[in-house]
Amino acid sequence: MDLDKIKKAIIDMDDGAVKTLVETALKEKISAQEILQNSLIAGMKEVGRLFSEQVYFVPEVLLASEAFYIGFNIISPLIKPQQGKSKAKVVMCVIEGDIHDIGKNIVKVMIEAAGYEVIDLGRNVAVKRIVDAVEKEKPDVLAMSSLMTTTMMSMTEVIKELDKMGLRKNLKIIVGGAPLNQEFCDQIGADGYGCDAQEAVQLIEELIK
Ligand code: B12
Repeated sequence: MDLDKIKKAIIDMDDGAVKTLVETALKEKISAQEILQNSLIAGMKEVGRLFSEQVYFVPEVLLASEAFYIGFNIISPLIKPQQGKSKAKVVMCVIEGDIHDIGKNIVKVMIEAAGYEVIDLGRNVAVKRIVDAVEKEKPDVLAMSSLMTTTMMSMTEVIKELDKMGLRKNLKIIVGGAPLNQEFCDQIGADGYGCDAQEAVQLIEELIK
């Protein structure tokens, strides 16, 4: 099956077509990973482009996101967490003020598939809740996501607070999301920046070895 059809169904905000096409692709033995990369993520990237060019507005983006999740919820259980002992513990979240969670959820599935335990705090998570979770769970890695220039500065507050409380000794902090880059990562004193889910996994592998 041509995966562009699923991509197009997301852009067309067509939930029904996304469901049928994803199921057909799986029956044809196309892997869940390939469907995720080449149709679902590709579809959302195009939606982002249409939004920035003001062809789409918030309602269309919302409907396209719902269509994305129809497909994502079918394939994500198939990208199975590795069995056995977890390689390390990761606490994940989308920062306060930000409800964009598509990217975070993709990163989460890929991190779990690579054999890590993920504690997902969800989206729009207050600084204090993140710091409390680090104190309680003692993760090896804190992974923060932000999709907006207006919210990404909260990451600085989290890092300052963790420093202040002496909680960074055995903790690596990684950050990501469309408006971020390596420069921002260095500026706020995080340990690593990744531009997609594959890089997120590579970063964790490198940082905790
Ligand atoms: C979908 C979307 C929405 C959906 C979100 C649905 C959902 N459940 O997530 C809805 C319609 C709800 C929405 C709402 C809004 N949105 Co919006 N949205 C988008 C859009 C089009 C796509 C985002 C997306 O899902 N991309 C696809 C995924 C796969 O990519 P990703 O998120 O970047 O994630 C990848 C990487 O970044 C990376 N990654 C992500 N997180 C992490 C974390 C770590 C640790 C690592 C290593 C890597 C990593 O890996 C991911 C997988 O490859 C973007 C445009 C864009 N270009 O990003 C605008 C965008 C983010 N939205 C924007 C805005 C302004 C809004 C609203 C304020 C609009 C409004 N007027 O109401 C609200 C904000 C609500 C809020 N408080 O958060 C702006 C933000 C501008 C800014 N200030 O920076 C953008 C950039 C659009 C634009 N060009 O103006 N939005």
